[in-house]
Amino acid sequence: MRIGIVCYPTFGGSGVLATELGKALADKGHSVHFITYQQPVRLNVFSANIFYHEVRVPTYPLFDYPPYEVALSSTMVDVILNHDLDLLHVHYAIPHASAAYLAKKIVEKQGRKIPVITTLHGTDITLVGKDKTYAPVVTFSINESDAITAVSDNLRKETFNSFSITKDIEVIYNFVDVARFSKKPIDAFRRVIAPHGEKILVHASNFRGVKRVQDVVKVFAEVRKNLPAKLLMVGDGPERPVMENLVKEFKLTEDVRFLGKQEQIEEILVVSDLFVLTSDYESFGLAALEAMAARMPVISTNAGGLPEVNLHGITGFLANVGDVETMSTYAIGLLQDESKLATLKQNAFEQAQKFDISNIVPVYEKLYSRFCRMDCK
Ligand code: GMT
Repeated sequence: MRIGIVCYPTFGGSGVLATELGKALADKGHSVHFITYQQPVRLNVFSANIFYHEVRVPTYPLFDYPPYEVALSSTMVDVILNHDLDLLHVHYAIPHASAAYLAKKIVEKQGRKIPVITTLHGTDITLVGKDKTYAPVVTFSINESDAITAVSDNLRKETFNSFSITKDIEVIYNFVDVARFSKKPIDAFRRVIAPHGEKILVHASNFRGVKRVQDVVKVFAEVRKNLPAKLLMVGDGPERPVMENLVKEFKLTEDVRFLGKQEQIEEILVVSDLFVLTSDYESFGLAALEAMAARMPVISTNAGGLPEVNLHGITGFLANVGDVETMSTYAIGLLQDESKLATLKQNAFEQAQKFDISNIVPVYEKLYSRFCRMDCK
């Protein structure tokens, strides 16, 4: 098949998932055309089946807001026609689903049909999409998609609750390439981070408000009172200065490292012991799944789709949003009990295997084949 993938090229989960999906489809022999405003961060491999089309947004003094969506639709039209695409798969509704609708209508005038599949990822529905400014367009463009998928059952329900959706939404869970994340840990690397055998806790995100990253630091502060430990903060974003101040206030600068954005996150995860995710909401929590594939149990909130991924008492523990005390108690109890930690590490790995790329990519292929023209393979 010739598949167009539209996504955010940044470190966000939706872009990561879309890029990994495109790479996997290319490995299976499909031609994959990424249409984005910059090279996706995880698109770090060469493949004869992968093509990258940059959306350029020309500026003009009149434009206070350069019309990105118009440029995106026009690029989609160009790629659909010049590369004879079989379908467009857009990740994150805003503005990708509405831009795809426009492109679809334009090529239709030229006698060309292009199915559009929209995958909802979370904040496109729960935070941004719900905003009255966007909601009418989001509702319309979701309904106009030929197929709609959501990355968890919770997100599917949230979408039906928040918008007047007239079509079914299929749940296709996020996935992880377990083989990539279950590497052998490099002991020397672990010794650099935790020279005295301290336990290593990790958080990875874009440090936005929804992640409640201050709670990660608060949980760590409690853990640190009870045992020797280090915290690695992977990523970057608006809440970083607030957290750095909190780390100073708690006198934890020696024990907390801000690593910034990391492409090879698996190297960090495999030497660590516990992943902490304190979000207000997560449609799924791809970062937690990647940690589980690296044999890390997860302490998380029970918000959104997290309970579908992190199983309470089995792969980690869940607590209410903001309940730092309970999350700390679980973390301390687990890190002080080697045998329990080993069991949960193994359970986390086994749970991650259920979401392995080899199980989920064929589900997308099956979905595509329902909309594909007769002649596509
Ligand atoms: O979490 C973010 O802020 C990034 C965001 C995105 O759209 O890139 O992530 C969302 O999509 C991921 C992939 O499907 C999910 O794993 C995340 O849970 C979801 N984030 C939220 O719902 C807050």
